[in-house]
Amino acid sequence: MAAVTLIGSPVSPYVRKVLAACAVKGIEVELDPISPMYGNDDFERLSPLRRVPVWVEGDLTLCDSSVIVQYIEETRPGPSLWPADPARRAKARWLEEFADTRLFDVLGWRLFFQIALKPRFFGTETDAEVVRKARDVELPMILDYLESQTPETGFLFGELSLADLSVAPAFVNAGAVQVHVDPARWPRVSAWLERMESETPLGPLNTLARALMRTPLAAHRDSLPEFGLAAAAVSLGGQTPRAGPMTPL
Ligand SMILES: N[C@@H](CCC(=O)N[C@@H](CS)C(=O)NCC(=O)O)C(=O)O
Repeated sequence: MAAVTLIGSPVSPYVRKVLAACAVKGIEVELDPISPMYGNDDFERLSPLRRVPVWVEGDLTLCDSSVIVQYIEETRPGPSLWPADPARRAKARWLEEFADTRLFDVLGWRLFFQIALKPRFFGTETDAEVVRKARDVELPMILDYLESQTPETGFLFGELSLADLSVAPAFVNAGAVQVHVDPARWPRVSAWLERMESETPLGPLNTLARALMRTPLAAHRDSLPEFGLAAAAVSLGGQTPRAGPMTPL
């Protein structure tokens, strides 16, 4: 098989989802850790929505984390990323979908992007009402639902699966803007997130993401080897931030 380049910064929960899936399967990738907002014209040719992650393997280019992990599952040996039972597998896929849409909308766009990225990259003000509603109304509803889906021990479907690796990553981005899960109100989710940190390949990737959030973009490539990741020879990073067709500005 051709060597794989994964494009996208591990600050992105979707990139960490794919990197964690690669770790479970024992797949080595070279990483081009760019922010999608700094992607150059070549990046846009590969990723028409200017989104990460992008998987490049020889002539094959794949966009979208769910498409990529499904491809990994179908082409690589190693432990399955999904529960074996079809009903549980379908439920795990639903939680992946819930994470990729509603959960990321609130934790990623309405909290992390609004507070940390929008002012920094685009010089526009944080919308305080969007943040208030996300933190005080929308996130509690999400957490009430997740609490009902989370077991007291182990992972969402017993063994670690793509459901866990899809739902957990964005909580790091929320934490970076001081939004945390209250263990008194959501004890199961809170304890499960701790298990994800200490018992799964997502933990070291989350540590890398937190380190990158404190590091200037230009130095991100140099931070990778310390975390056992190889940097891609060529980077598709540009100099000026650009919004994509779906960036909620
Ligand atoms: N459904 C996509 C979503 C990917 C996505 O939204 N990635 C964010 C980074 S966390 C991105 O590239 N955003 C840039 C933009 O939309 O402008 C997936 O699963 O890969």
